[in-house]
Amino acid sequence: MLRIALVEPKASSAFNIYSLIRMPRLALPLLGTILSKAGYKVKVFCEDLMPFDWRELLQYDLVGISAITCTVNRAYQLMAFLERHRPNLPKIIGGPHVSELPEEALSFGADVVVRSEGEKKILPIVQAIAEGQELTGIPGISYLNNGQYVHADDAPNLTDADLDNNPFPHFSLIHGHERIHQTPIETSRGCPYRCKFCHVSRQFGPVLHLRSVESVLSEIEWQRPESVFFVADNFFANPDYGLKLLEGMIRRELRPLRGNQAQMRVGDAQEERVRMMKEAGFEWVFLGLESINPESLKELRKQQKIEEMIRGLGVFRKYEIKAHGMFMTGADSDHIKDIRAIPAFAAKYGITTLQMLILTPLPGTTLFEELDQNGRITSRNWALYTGHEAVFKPAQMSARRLRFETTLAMLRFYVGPPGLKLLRFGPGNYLTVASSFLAQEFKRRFNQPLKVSSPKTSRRVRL
Ligand code: B12
Repeated sequence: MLRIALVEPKASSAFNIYSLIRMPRLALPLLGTILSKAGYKVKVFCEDLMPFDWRELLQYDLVGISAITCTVNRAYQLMAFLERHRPNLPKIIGGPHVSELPEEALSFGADVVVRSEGEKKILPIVQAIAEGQELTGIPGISYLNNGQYVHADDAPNLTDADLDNNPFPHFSLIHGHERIHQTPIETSRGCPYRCKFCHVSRQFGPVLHLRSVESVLSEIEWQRPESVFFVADNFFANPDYGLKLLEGMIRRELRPLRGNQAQMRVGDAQEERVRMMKEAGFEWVFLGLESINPESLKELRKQQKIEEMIRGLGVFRKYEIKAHGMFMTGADSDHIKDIRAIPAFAAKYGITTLQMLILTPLPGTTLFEELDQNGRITSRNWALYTGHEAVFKPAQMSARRLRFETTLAMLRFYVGPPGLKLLRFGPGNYLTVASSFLAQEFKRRFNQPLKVSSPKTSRRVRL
């Protein structure tokens, strides 16, 4: 039986705040479990979770790689390394970036590119490779045949029933799995919204697909997680479903040891829902708030009103659920004053932790197409597509100013008078590490020390 290594590379750039988060995407644990149930010997490596020596991979018979845009350069470096040391080692790659640009991945040495979802494709591909057969007849993949690109027809997206048929991912396949901080458990795929910057509906389709509540509850019972990160782009995309899941968690007493986490739309924060989230052990919500400039929200096709944001944040405060507010800067309607206003808004309405990223045109999104058509994309170095860099020409300011204002505004929220930040977050806390990380990066980038925040924008965070 083939020995298969599956690798999620870390981001290619030196500075990426997400490298501090110890949670894999679900792709590889899920596909690894499917392969291991079919009898293959599988190991999963996530570089951000546990560094490892690439030479280890040379003892495997096949390597599968999962990448997003900001990790894909490193994925290509890894493929080049493998090619150099084991020229005939088959390499399969998947994920949202290569789904859009399969020819790029093939030109960098992939043998097969899996576009969109992987569950129904992985076994036929591995079997074909193991038996030296042609890859013809497998939908949704791309490969080279006699130097020609072959793009098989798209495969249909997984249905609700297909999601139920997926095995529960075996996280123990992951090298360093003990370090996983939140256990990702999937509830849905696909998204009915059309935000210009988001890639989800391209990867999983425009229709929401739900796993059954029963399947999710059984997985929580089976995984026995200390804390769950619910993998869904919007926990209440189907409100009845969200409520049934919460009811089930409460009824079966599936409260975690540490708090649960979910992404949701702030407008969906109605009292009864949030009360039940609290009862079911939710500690954090991740909110794609994006902007406090109504023009920018409209431009980005984010269907959300400022009043909804204020109201929803109030409900989270009332039930003491911590809100991680995620904003993006640099929409054409964003002026410098709009960026500067964000930390004060976040402090005023009780956002617990603030994330400010620069708008990033991910390949395949409407944002990418529009900027590209207007010649405004300034770099296709994917290592810069982290949200920490401006890779396009902003409308209202220079790219450098956009980076400067965004980094400074985010820091202002966290870094109070010198010395206080440790008191605020406690030594060793993720946020302490993250804010020092940001402060160092600020000094490095702009060659000037950080100005102390005003009392209006700094707030104490109890974690
Ligand atoms: C959890 C999550 C995170 C977590 C942890 C992720 C991590 N380890 O990188 C956190 C919060 C840290 C995070 C951070 C970021 N994220 Co994120 N994240 C997600 C989220 C919500 C779920 C991921 C997941 O598990 N999905 C479910 C699994 C089953 O899907 P999947 O991984 O795509 O895998 C399937 C297929 O793609 C395919 N496949 C994938 N890989 C492979 C490999 C092989 C060999 C095969 C055969 C198939 C295959 O098969 C899988 C099963 O069908 C997704 C949105 C989403 N719904 O997917 C965004 C998403 C992946 N993130 C995204 C981005 C951009 C980021 C950030 C840059 C922040 C930002 N600007 O928004 C950072 C960068 C992180 C990094 N690694 O450096 C984008 C990526 C798009 C892109 N082209 O790059 C997504 C799609 C969100 C979006 N709105 O567009 N993220």
